[in-house]
Amino acid sequence: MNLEIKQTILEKIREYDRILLFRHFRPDGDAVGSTKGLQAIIKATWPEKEVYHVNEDYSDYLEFMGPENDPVPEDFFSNALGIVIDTATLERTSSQKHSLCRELIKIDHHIDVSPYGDYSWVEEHRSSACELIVDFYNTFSDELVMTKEAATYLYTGMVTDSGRFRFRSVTGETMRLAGILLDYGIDTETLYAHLYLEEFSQLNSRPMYMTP
Ligand SMILES: [Mn+2]
Repeated sequence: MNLEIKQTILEKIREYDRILLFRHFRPDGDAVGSTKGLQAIIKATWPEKEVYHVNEDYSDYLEFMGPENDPVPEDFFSNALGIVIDTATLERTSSQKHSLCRELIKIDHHIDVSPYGDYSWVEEHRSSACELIVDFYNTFSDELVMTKEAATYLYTGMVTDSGRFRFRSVTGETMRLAGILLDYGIDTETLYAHLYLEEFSQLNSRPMYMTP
């Protein structure tokens, strides 16, 4: 599905030595997982490329997904390819510096009310943006390199955006793609411990009248 745009995106990633990844503000597991996951795949496939995130906010509860990059120098942008993932409109990006990139790609699974970018790949039926990134990897698995680190980021996004695979958006394809990630030996017990710990702390911070 959508092979042509996926091929274009692969060509663009091959072409650029500098790639900057963007996500929406107030990030969730899918926003962090999809950008960090794609970053890890690109770095494993082309170690010489410079790949960074450009974000101006973060979510404390996702601390277990690792730190943000240091700020990227201003002169870095004009020769860079920007990729915005899991973000329906450009206004929602965590940093507006995407406008400084030479070219911009949109990869998303939200309703495409506000198309943007020089190239756009949107599949609204997908349960998560991470599912799209795993599909991208799977389409070009003869060239792209998956790692346990990348698989863990991507699996975290798939799990969180699908309500632990409970939502109707979960398809057979979702589970087949998640299966590819599990083959990389993800520590799912630790992952779920982090996620349930987060739910527990949210529960505890509710107003008194909501507790039994
Ligand atoms: Mn999402």
